[in-house]
Amino acid sequence: MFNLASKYLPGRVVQGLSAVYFKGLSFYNNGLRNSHSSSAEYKFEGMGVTVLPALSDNYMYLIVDENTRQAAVVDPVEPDKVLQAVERENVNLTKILTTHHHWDHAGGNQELVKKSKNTIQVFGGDDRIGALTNKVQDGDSFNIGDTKVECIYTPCHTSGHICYLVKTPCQDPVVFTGDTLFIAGCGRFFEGTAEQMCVCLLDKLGNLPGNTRVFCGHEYTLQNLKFAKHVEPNNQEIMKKIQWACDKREKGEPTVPSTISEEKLINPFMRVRETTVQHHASCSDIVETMRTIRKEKDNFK
Ligand code: GBP
Ligand code: ZN
Repeated sequence: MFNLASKYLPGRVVQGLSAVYFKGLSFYNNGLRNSHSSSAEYKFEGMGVTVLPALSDNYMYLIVDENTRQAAVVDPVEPDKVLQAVERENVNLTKILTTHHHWDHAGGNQELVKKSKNTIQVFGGDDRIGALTNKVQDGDSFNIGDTKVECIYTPCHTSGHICYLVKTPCQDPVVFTGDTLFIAGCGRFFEGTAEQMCVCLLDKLGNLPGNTRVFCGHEYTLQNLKFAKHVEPNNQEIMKKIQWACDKREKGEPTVPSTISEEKLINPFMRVRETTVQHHASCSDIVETMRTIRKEKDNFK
């Protein structure tokens, strides 16, 4: 039988890492077993996150405030899938949180606004976002029912990219990172510089509490880990995460979320201060290391 671990960890047998992150977790089979993932519902205290796979490797997320049943959706590129989840969970969808203007994130906004029975507010940091009603900047905040959302401006992948940090009183924070921070990777620098990505990953996202859960915009985890292993072949945390991610992907399950602490152990772009990563890049400067490994990943197969 085809085994993913044999592709990503040739010649190695590594024990799986099973981390218990959640209060409750359930999976829906989305009918078709394609190469993307099943939906998954994560219940935290006071707030729920439903992972909705879209297109070939995008993720949309339905955020539900449990007290009020108010809901928001992150990057709803497939509006019908979102509306089905809204029905199934019997929630009141009132907000769209857009991470950036690329069509595979913002391309469903207009249709979702049109098809919803509620008035929908559309948040985002870029005038190129369809149906935008609430332009936000760094530090802005708003609520989904009793759940607080803070905007973190993270320009580089695009010049108007926003990450959304969601906080409830008694549980770990959650951050939706779009195409800025992926599990074990980061977005391409389409409209920004290595300096900017250093600010995003090291100063902004890197300073969130370690237990902050990271929900990103694409299922790129295994490809990213392959590059991470190329950068740091002796990093055992990367090896363990590859085995864990292969197990998840073989079951058709998403690899989100990770945590900020975990990213600091495995993500080469969050590890540009480490001598191992700088040595790989033949650089002694953080920004230069970021620029060099991003360029290398742009052409990595
Ligand atoms: C893969 O599938 O192998 N590594 C990917 C390649 C985000 S989507 C696809 C790719 O380049 N993806 C983009 C990215 O930043 N990847 C990180 C990486 O390769 O390390 N997109 O859809 C992309 O942003 C897009 C849409 C880009 C509109 C430009 C426009 Br205009
Ligand atoms: Zn993008």
